This record gives sequence, structure tokens and C-alpha cells, in this order.
Amino acid sequence: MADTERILEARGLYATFPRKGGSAPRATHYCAGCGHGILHKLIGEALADLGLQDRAVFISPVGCTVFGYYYFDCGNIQAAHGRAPAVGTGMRRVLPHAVIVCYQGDGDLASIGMNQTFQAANRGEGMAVLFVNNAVYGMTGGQMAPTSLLGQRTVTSPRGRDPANDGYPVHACEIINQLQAPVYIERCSLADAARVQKARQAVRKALRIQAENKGYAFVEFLSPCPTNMRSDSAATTAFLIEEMEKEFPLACFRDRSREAVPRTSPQPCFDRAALDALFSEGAAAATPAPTARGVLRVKVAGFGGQGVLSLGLMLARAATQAGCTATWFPSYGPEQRGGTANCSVVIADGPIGSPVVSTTDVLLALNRPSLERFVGDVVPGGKVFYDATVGDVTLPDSLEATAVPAFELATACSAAKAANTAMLGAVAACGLAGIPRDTFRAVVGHSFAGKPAVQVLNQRVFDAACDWIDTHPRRQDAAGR
Ligand SMILES: Cc1ncc(C[n+]2csc(CCOP(=O)(O)OP(=O)(O)O)c2C)c(N)n1
Repeated sequence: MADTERILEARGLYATFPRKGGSAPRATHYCAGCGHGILHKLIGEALADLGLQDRAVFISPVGCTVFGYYYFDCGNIQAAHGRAPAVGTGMRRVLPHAVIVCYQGDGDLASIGMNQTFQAANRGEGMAVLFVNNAVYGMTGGQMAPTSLLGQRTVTSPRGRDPANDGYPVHACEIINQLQAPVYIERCSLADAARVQKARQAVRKALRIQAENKGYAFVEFLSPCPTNMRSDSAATTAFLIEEMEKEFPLACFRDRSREAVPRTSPQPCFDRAALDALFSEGAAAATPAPTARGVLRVKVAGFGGQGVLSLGLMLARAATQAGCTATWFPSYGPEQRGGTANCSVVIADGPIGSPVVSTTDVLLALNRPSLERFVGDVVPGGKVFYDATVGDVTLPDSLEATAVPAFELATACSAAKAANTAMLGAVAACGLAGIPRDTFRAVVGHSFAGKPAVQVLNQRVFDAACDWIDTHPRRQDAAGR
């Protein structure tokens, strides 16, 4: 490799960053002159030089940085708009050795995510927050951001930002600087080579604080966005130096990195005893923790209004009451009623890596469209319970299918809306995950504890479904027999 090529090599970044659609392997999605590209290189280099690639988790939320995982050769995770501090908090608390990097734009951090930022800083979370202030919402086309300058023309402030209407620019460093916990707060600029050198040192300091487990570091970077400023590179540089720096002076607001004492014990994940007391179901007696059950992935699906989400919640509750770990992950259609709804429940005898269910062990389908949509995800040997109103279906021979007359059973108990509870009864009677039937029944009781009449009806429906399963030993198999 020629020396010049070695100089250009961006350490800590992937060698190529191909994306969907087959773009050129090293083509970035950043515009010419954008500060993100410069900062990416500084961060990549620092991660490599400090030996942090194996420990680092780079969190890219919404904004131009959304594709961070195509660039950084380290752990990566994407977060919803403004939520990097929450995701970072969770990651850091379960992975105390991780180096968390929250990389956020001004719209992301100082608007939708401001409170998250403030609270994480106030808790002194172990994370380096790298804040890219380009004074506009870049990705969406140059709308006014919380940091847009007074008088600045943007797509949504065509006559210039007017404080009477739009308020004043938000100074993130100064806000964070009121708090006791942060260890390091600095504002830098990416406007020219000399400033980039200072920014480089700030990136390294923020990451070193993480490597040494010393706490919260916040660095703001005034950053060029020539595309949205509709200007060339020289004019953008002038804007940064002559206008942005007046409003946002470059300064080190705080540096306690030398005297800060490294955290020796991880911050607690949560107070297990307090949470147990808070969410105690009371009615159900915990049974001994099941062993060697592995992981069971359940998908519950139907129309909105059929109680799909509550059915999943009752399953998850029964599982935790039985001593398992469980997650419940709802997915809503846009409509409240009539649209589709589904949720994923994962039940395990240990920690659960992800609440997402893509391949399914057990499918509970309350209507035909849901059965058709999700049955292809059920693993061979998996179980499918579907409402008998679905009618004739041809399912793969490899599945154990049961057509449960859930709606019919519920209607017979004068509780037509409780078909979901009937489905729960059927599943409970079949011994899902080895959870005792009584545990499920107690959860039904607890779920309707505030409405005694509804509670009685639902327990009746539950019992009817259990009886139905008990008296129908030859359940319908995949061929509909
Ligand atoms: C919850 C939510 N609201 C709004 C959007 C639309 N959105 C996408 S990017 C963006 C602005 C990001 O601006 P900024 O954080 O300044 O980053 P930049 O693109 O300038 O780097 C917005 C509002 C979204 N994706 N999600």
C-alpha cells in the first residue's frame, strides 16, 4: 500500500460501507463538506488508537447519522429519535465494561431528546455523548432546529428565526453544565483544520473517560451542513466561525477527568426486590423456577379489539409467576379496532436476549388473516392454536394444529368478548411451557381484579376452554382431521 493511501486510511471504520441498493462500496451517504464525515473519522481513529473497538457500542439515533452501523467497526445499535441516552443507559447497566458512544444531532438531542439527555447527564451515566450541532434538521431537508440562530433562514423559518414565535437557540453545553454529575463538557468546532485538531483531542478525552470508567462526558461540535445552508464550503465555514461561534462560544466548560474516581462497581440494573413488590400479582403463588426449558417464542395475533395484546400479557404474567423470565412486545396497527394487532411473548428460564419473535414455537391466531400471515414463521414441530371460526385451512403437516372454538365457548358463557381468555384456557390446558394451569387461572383473576363481574365471567370462560381441551383428546391435526 502506498504511503499516501495509508494516510487516508480511516482506522476504526469499515473498509467499505455498502448499503442496500448497491451503492459504490466506499461511497458515503454524507454530502460534500458535511461535518459528520469529519467527525466519523475522528471517532473511528480514536476507537482504534485507544483499543476500544471490542468494547465500544456506537448508538446512532435518527438523523443523518442513522447509518452509523455501516461505518463504525465496533458494536452498533440504532435508537429511536432522541432515545440514545435511554438505550445507552440500558446497555451500560447490563454491560458495565462497555464504552457507550451516543452520537446525536441537534434536532435529535436538543429537541425530541432533550429530557433524556438532561436526565442521563444528571445521573452521570457512563457514556460519551457526541453532539453534532449543525443548526438545522439536516436529514429531513433543513428545517429549523433548536440550535438555529436568531434570524437564521431555514425551510420552516423562511423569514429567519424570530424569538417571538420560535424562541431562542438552545445551549446544550450550558444546560448540562448546571448539573453536578458530568465529568467533562466541551464545545468544539469542525469549521477548519485547527479546530478539527482540537475536536480530535476532545473526542479522545471523552472516550478515554469511558475507557477509564469515570462517568459522563458531553462534547458539542459546531458542524457544517453546506447542503441545507444552501451555501458553498467557504461560506459555511464563515457562518460557523463568524455567526455560530458568537452564539455558541467554543469552550471547555468542565474537565474533571483527572480527579474523577473510576467507578469500581457497576451501577445497579434495578432494585429487584422493589420491583417484585411493585408488580407483585399477589393472587398467584409463585411455583418453583422451571429448569431446562430453554426459550419458547410465542406469537399472538388477531384483529384489534379481540384482546390480542391482553392475551399476550396474561401469558407473560403467568410465565413470570411460574418463575420464568418473559418479555411481551406489542405491535399495533394504525387502527384501534378492526385493524390487525399482534404481540410477541418470549418465555425462558434465563435472560432473554431479544423480545422480537421472528421464528415462532407457538402461534395463537384469533382470525384467518393472522393465521395466514404468521403460520409460515412457525418452526417444524411448532404448535398452532387458531379460532375455529377460521374454517377450513390446510396447514403444513409438520405443525400440531388445534382449532379451538374460542369464540363459541366465550359466547356460550355470555362473554363473547372473552374469546382471548378461552384461547388462554386452551393453551394453559395443553401445558404451555410447563406452566401450571392454576397459575394461568390466577392471572386471569388478577387481570380482572377491578371488575368482579367480568372476572367471574372470564374465569368461567377459562374453565370452559380447559374442559374443552380435556374432553377433546384427538385434536384436529394439520390435515384438518
Ligand atoms: C419520532 C420521529 N419524529 C420525527 C422523525 C423525522 N426526522 C428524521 S431525521 C429528523 C431530524 C434530525 O435532525 P438532527 O438531529 O439535527 O440531525 P441531522 O440530520 O441534522 O444530522 C427528523 C425530525 C423521525 N424519524 N422520528
